[in-house]
Amino acid sequence: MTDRLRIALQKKGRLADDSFELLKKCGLRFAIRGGGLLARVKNMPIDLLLVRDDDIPSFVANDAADIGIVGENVLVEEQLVSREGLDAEITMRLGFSRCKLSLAAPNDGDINNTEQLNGTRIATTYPGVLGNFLKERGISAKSVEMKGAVELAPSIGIAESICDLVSSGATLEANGLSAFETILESEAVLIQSGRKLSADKQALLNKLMSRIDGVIKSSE
Ligand code: PRT
Ligand code: ZN
Repeated sequence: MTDRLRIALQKKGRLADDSFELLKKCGLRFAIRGGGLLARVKNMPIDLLLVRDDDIPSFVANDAADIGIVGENVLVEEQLVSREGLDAEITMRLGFSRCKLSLAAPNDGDINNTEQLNGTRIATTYPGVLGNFLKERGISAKSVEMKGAVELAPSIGIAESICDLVSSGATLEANGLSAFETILESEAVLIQSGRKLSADKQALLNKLMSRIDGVIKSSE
């Protein structure tokens, strides 16, 4: 690892632009270009590692990055599905990309509460969080893992309900589904492993976090 602070960020997607904007508001000067994996911050000893959001917790845990910005939903999922445990924890809540991981079922169907999930199939891209929730609630249901388009699962007959992220609720509505339970509330978070940083990097991180705090407070 170099002596430049390395921050893992989503390259493209719902978190990316707000993450870049937050760092720019903190005074970091950088340009994101097409295919690059690393972007160099011009005015501070910081590099940005641009990756898929799902990889951010393990990159932070495995020392490929010092810190990362990721959805809490992804952090919790990766912690639950990682067999040997994941050394990545929340250092700071960032207040953007707020959403809920919710259970939802067809408006015109039989399921409208969690107990009714017993003996049914639930489609999700979050098998870890869903499995943990079902276990805690003592519900025996089959989780059907999908990579996307979860909201189509009931209409194509592969599951009776879904467990998916919801923000405005428009996607559920467009697919004739209603949410009946929230299993996780999420927002973007700054994450870090338990490893100790060098004194220089820690001083830089402290400065960055106090600027982030200022940006968040000024936008409230
Ligand atoms: O390519 P990469 O793996 O990096 O990205 P991705 O496709 O896995 O994730 P992306 O960019 O879609 O989302 C990144 C993060 O944004 C998520 O992990 C959440 O932390 C956060 N976020 C906030 C959301 C939403 N809101 C959201 N609404 N992520 C996804 N959605 C989807 C949801 O899955 C559903 O399909 O949007 C649809 C519902 O939106 P509404 O507004 O219709 O309710
Ligand atoms: Zn992803």
